[in-house]
Amino acid sequence: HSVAVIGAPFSQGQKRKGVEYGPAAVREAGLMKRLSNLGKWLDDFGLLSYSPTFNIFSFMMFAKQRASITVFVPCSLAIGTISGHARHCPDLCVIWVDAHADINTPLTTSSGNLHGQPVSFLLRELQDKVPQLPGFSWIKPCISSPSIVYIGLRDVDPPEHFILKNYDIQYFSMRDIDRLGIQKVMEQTFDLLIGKRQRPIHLSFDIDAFDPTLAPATGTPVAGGLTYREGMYITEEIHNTGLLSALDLVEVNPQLAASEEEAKATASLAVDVIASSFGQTREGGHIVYDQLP
Ligand code: DIR
Ligand code: MN
Ligand code: MN
Repeated sequence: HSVAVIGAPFSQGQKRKGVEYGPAAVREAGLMKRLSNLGKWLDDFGLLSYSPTFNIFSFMMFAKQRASITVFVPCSLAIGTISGHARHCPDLCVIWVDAHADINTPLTTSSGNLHGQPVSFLLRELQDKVPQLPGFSWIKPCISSPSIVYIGLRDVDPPEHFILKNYDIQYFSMRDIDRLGIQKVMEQTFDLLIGKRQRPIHLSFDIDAFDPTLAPATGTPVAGGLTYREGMYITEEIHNTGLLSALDLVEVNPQLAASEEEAKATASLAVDVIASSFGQTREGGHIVYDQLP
């Protein structure tokens, strides 16, 4: 099947410059080649020249008519990607892989950064807590709290923790991964989201879910993150459900790397996450062979 690829160079939503160079860096790290090696038809939208959240929303609606999607952006844009995706697939569920819960409301945020808030705009249950902001009136909350599961949390603000507990939102923190192991975590994630019925999955993958030793080039690194193997296991399992419908890969910021090597390592990790989500496996495969030469 085909995969539409959209790069959204955009840095609003947070104060650290450079995340707008992330999409280009991920492409330079060989994304398109890796996806086509997997036998995917690519629908390449290139890098959007102007990509505020509303534009992403429109783009998602358009691209979703044709394919699975991958978008790489700062995470505030999830407001646009998930809203656009939900227009086509109202029944979707969300797997949010991140060190952060990104669920502050405009009234609880202490940083003022929109990238710490996107989930609050999307959850139906939270709408009486989210004030109407100018320019945001097009956003219609489109997911219910039982339809999202977090993986990898380890830097959650007190009001965010209150929200997670109060609205009974399911999450697997790094502590839970230590306790259960990544295999059980994925099993339970799927039980929660697709155990009763099959639904399209929207995967939002913040590169800062990984340990900063693996993904140093990002805006808000937090110690104690996912290993490479845990990251690959998460994405392999999501691919294996056959239900992945859209993927956001967010927060790669080459300008925050201490060296060229760090920037490259982070971008190529992002390529691995995307390729693995769309079917690359560690055990290998043989789509081009039906017999030996
Ligand atoms: C923090 C950090 N909770 C905030 N959030 C980040 O700004 O609300 N999200 N870095 O990715
Ligand atoms: Mn995030
Ligand atoms: Mn994050």
